[in-house]
Amino acid sequence: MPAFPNIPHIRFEGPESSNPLAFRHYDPDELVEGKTMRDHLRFSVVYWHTFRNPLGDPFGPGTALRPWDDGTESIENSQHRARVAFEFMEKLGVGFYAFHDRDVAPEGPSLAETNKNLDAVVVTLREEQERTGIGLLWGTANLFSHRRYMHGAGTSPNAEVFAFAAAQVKKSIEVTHELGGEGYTFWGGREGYQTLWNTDMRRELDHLAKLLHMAVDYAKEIGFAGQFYIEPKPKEPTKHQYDSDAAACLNFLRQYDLLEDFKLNLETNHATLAGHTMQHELEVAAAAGALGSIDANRGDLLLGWDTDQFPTDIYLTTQCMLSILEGGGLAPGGVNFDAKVRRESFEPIDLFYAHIGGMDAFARGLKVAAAIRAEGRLEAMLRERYASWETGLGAEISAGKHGLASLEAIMLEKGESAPNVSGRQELLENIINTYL
Ligand code: XLS
Ligand code: NI
Ligand code: NI
Repeated sequence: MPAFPNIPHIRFEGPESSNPLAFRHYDPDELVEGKTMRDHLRFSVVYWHTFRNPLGDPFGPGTALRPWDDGTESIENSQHRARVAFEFMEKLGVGFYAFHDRDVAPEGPSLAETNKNLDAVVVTLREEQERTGIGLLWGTANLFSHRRYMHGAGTSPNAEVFAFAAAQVKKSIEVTHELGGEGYTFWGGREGYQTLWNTDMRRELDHLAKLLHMAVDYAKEIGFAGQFYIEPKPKEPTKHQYDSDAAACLNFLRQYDLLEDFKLNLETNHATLAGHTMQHELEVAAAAGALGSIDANRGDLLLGWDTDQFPTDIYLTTQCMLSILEGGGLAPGGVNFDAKVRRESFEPIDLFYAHIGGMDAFARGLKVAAAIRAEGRLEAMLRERYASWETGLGAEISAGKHGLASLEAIMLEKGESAPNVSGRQELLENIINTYL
């Protein structure tokens, strides 16, 4: 019995359509810059929010109606839920999904039993992947929900908790590999601190790096060639997370000799929690050659936590897609909707509306970004702004032909630098608006 009997396959109907169960902008086969939208965007559904989040908040329990879910932790229910997830993704028309080990199968009383539970559901996931052609964008381990991880996983002061986390990561990588996963993500859920009075920061960072090195080594051992990601987030659940933003992650990866094997998985709401824009985080990652994948969502200007809302703001998706196109695209990463419907949007159909809106917003952002690039006005203005570096003195400095003394000699002779030109921010913002 299908879980969504009254919901058709979601199709592209064009901007004029008023059908809420159709795409108005996402046409998977449409070519943009010579590549299909499907391949540019590589949309992915997250298992945790879409199929496991009961939509509770600190003031009340979950409200979600999920009639297919019997609410038990049985293997049968987990396998049935997995089939429903694939029915949903197939109807939606996404190519990928992502999950934590504990999203798909229940934790048992021992590690061995937990692994057995996971294996049983992985069989179903594999069948469903084969049936639908939907692939695993990335896998990950939940190293933050169980009480054993209260002080962290890789950064726990308890060596046996570190060992348990290592075992969990090993199994998660194996399962990701078995399912042909294209990546593996580390989000440091509790890898941070609540107070520095009880924290040896240097030791915790060393340990976290050790865990990541073990993962890289083990992946090589078993032939898992997927991309490793680290996902920055500044706070929540801890007061300070070590992976606080793109720059902090890059510094950590560089310090511990992990930059070769990791890229960044950037999330919009995490960027804003860190006091940055998503555009900033994308540019920081791209400049270091570490732009990997994105967790697409948005926060709320008036709320100071990770609200994980679906992205609908075209200005935001345009910024994202411009940076992504400039950065050479996302593959093997993708646009992963790490987003949840509001507590008040409790019906199954809201899951469709939410994803359709996010996919359309990104499709529009992609088209706008491609149009901006095709016209080339922004690019020309950027080139113009740095023109002094292309010839004469600028080119000489770039080529390493100068030091402080030779530059002093030149400026002593000239007496003053050439006049500046306007930054033209308002004009640039007006130009962007002409495309929207
Ligand atoms: C939480 C994170 C999490 C990761 C996967 O804020 O975004 O969902 O994406 O562990
Ligand atoms: Ni995320
Ligand atoms: Ni988040």
